[in-house]
Amino acid sequence: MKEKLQGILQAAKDELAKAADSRALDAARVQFLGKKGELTALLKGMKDVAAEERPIVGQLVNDVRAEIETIIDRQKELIEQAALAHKLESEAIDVTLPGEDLTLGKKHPLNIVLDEFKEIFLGLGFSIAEGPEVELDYYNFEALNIPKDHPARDTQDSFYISDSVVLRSQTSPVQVRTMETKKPPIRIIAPGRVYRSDAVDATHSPVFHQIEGLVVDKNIRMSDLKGILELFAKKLYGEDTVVRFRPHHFPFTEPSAEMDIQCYRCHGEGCPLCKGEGWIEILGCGMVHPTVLEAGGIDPEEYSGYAFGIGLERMVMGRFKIDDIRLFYENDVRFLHQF
Ligand code: 2NL
Repeated sequence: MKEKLQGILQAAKDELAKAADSRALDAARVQFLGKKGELTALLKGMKDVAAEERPIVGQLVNDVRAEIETIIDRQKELIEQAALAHKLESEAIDVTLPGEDLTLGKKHPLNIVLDEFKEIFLGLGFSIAEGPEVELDYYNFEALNIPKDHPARDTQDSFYISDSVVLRSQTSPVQVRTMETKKPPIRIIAPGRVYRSDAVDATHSPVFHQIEGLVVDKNIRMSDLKGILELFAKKLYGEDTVVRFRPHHFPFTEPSAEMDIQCYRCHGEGCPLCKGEGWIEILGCGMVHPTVLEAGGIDPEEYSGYAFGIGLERMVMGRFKIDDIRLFYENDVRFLHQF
């Protein structure tokens, strides 16, 4: 009996030492300690043991059982430790490896200046208006007092979709639509994409951006226009900026003017930036033509207004010394990273 017990203990030690995972361990537990296991089978032979020896043998069986259980627990711990070590090793991260090179985007130069522009006019109480790029001929031309035979309506200048539909050649139609739907006082800027049928070169693109402004209220005068635009020029180009207004002609304003700023590179001396002029043309402007107010459903006897229009690309090219308009649309990162 004693020898059999020693035999079972030794067999259990050998078997358990081989158990490499928890499944093999469970199998060994069943084999030695289970209801149909070897130790239980041995206990069934107790009836053959002399009565006085039974307590001693029973004690021995319990000792062997306890020892096997201890070995199982220890082996279980070893298996768990090995599994953890394996998991830690396979999930190890080398924190000394160089990080991934993240490429950060940058704001497009057109948006840098457009955002500054919006900030200035929002601060002056203007709101931002938007409208369709595919526009009725009526809003793009007719309502703006551009008659049927005006050169701006020539197919060479604008893209016609049909007789009555055109790709907008300015953002003024947004302002006409605003006059139709809102009562004065009106103070808006209308930035957006516009289209002209021009051949592409360093200073021309068939798609570019314009920002227009419109103010309509009672008693709006030319001096209001000059004040706001001079203030805008100083905020965008610096407080020491000098401006001048020259008479001009637009069909939709009367009187009309162009605003120049004194060249910020040579301060009026004449240089390549201002082409020797000493002045740089910035925008067109004027008092809204009574006919245009009427087209917008506003009584020119009661209200007056001013409007202005700026080409965004030209403004940004002067500001950042960009000499080719095509650079704006190619999105070459070597260009974009310079601003
Ligand atoms: C320029 C000149 C200008 C306007 C745009 C305008 C709009 C309405 C009524 C009257 Cl709804 N005028 N817009 C006025 C004067 C000039 O743009 O040289 N743009 C690049």
